Amino acid sequence: MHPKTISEKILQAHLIDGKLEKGSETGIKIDQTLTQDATGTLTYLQFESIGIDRVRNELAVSYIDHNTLQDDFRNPDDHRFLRSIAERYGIYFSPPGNGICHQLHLERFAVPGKTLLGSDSHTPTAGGIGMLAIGAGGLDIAYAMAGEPFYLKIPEIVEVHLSGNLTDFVSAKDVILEILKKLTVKGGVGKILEYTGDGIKNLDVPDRATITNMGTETGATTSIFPSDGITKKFMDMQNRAADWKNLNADNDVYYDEKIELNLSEIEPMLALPYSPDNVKKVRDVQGIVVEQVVIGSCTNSSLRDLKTVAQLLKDKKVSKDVDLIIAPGSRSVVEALIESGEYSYFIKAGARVIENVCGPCIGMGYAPPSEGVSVRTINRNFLGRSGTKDARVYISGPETAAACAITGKISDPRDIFDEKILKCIKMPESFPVINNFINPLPPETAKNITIIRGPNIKPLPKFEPQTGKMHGEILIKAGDNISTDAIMPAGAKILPLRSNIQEISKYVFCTIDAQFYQRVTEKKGGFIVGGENYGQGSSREHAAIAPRYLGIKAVIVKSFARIHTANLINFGILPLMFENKSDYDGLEQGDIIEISAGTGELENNKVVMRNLSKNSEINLRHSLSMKDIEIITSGGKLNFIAKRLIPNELRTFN
Ligand code: MIC
Ligand code: SF4
Repeated sequence: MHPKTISEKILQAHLIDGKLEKGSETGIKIDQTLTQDATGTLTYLQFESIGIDRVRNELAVSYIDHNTLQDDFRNPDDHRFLRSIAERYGIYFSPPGNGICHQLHLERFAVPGKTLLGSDSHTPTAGGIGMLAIGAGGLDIAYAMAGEPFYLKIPEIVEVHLSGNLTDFVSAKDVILEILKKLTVKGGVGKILEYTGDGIKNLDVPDRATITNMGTETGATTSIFPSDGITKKFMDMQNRAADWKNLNADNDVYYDEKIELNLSEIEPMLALPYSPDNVKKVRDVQGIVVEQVVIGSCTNSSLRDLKTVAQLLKDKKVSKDVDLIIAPGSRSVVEALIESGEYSYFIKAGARVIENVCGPCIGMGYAPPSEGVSVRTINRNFLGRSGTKDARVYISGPETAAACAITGKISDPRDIFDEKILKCIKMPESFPVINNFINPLPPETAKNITIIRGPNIKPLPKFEPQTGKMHGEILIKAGDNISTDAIMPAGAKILPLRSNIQEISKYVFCTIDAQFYQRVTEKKGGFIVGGENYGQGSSREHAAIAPRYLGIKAVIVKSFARIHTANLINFGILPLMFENKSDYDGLEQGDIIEISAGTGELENNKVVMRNLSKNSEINLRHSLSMKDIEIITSGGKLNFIAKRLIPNELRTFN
């Protein structure tokens, strides 16, 4: 047996179908699943349509954390629907106010060596504890809850070797920002980032989780740390020592690539608008006037982070020109801060401490003012995501954010705070474990639960296959790194429509092309053209299902992000790539094109696009497996499975 990486060990132990060979399509067993409310409603509508009686994986959790505004009936109706689904099918339910899914999962459920699939792209947060945690579209989670394998192409494994120790006022966020600077938002596509080296000993689990959380922004399939004594201590604090196990890569193991990072050399970093990889040293951009600071999100809302901020704010005042908003990660984090007295440091300094939710991170309120600068400890600063299109959002760590809140300018924390403060940051011996989860009901009781649907929860649309000869117009020609936030925005206006595909589809591309909806409806569908890394970011399958609902037949780009490709396939949209990337240049919005994509052409990977407006021909290719082709030619995964389903008995489809 050749020596193995941590990822290979976990993949091997969960292998159900296929081989553990780079690039080969493999089915793995999923132990745990998580959903959040914004992707959850669709996931559970799909789960219901599978028609089984109870979840079949080890543990399934449904969190409410994204939209808790409840500004009319639609949002609380979604919550009620999700609660009744959880009770009916044997799922743990985390009600609003409990905390952010990734923070809570790390605290309460994540286990080293197990697999987790989540309908949220930041599911890799649990990699900080040594779990193989992957984000995916809701339909894939629905099948994992039905006990089906999750199919993925075995990624390359990159060693990220850490040495040294972080210096004062530099923390995990600065590490991942440094990595993003090196890798960019597409450098991790098709890869797992696996952390090694002595530097790991200087990072506790929340630090590691910040790093694996934001590994998502590199496009990586996931990121993972070993499970060691530090992991044990964290799990001990959570009263979960029994779940701990030691997990390390073997000696002399082979990695596909190596990145070296000396923690001692890292400085406070910041990502500038409008991309998480637009990274600079804080020193190089200091002085810019800041009007809002947001501390929180699944990247930086742990007890470690908020204790640090509390100590930095102690006996100080937030600048009168700054609105400081703090969203803690979980109820237990809040309770620990109350017990230590540190919560009051926020209040006295003038911060607004809000509910334990995603909130501002996904534009659910707390939008910055027009053209305002907002410094946030979040992970994404795409155009318009904050709710204010012309706001300029900078991403930083908690130390830099606290410095900016006090000075009202982008400031290096090393210039603002005295190092003596750092000695005051002390973690408690035990974490106040507050379990406000609703546990699964026993199967016999669960059977009698009625699922409660409000008027905004609409049935799933049904789709016909749309391969063969396809004819239509290029409705938009987008550039590189188009995020799923750009395809299907979120925010307070649009998020309540996540369980209503007809309504939400009116907002496709609305932040980057206000006329798109009108055009696509007039033309009755057509094609999307894009550049590199199309569909990066969020796992929201609405970025596939809504375009499909509007009649989009194929998306033709230079390259795709992983989760979005899977979502396009699941909803029967053809993901095609230019054989010769420069052919992108010759296309224009409004060109009429014809694509021959019958089963034969797809199986031979020879798809030709004729540009009738320019009288030219372009060769396209795809990265679809035979199964993917069958899914697409069936009109999507639900049709594909329905064709083959033995009632109430799922099996592996390959
Ligand atoms: C995000 O951070 O973009 C989200 C909101 O958490 C998404 C999920 C969603 O769109 O509901 C994600 O990261 O997958
Ligand atoms: Fe929530 Fe933001 Fe994390 Fe997404 S990135 S899960 S919106 S906190």
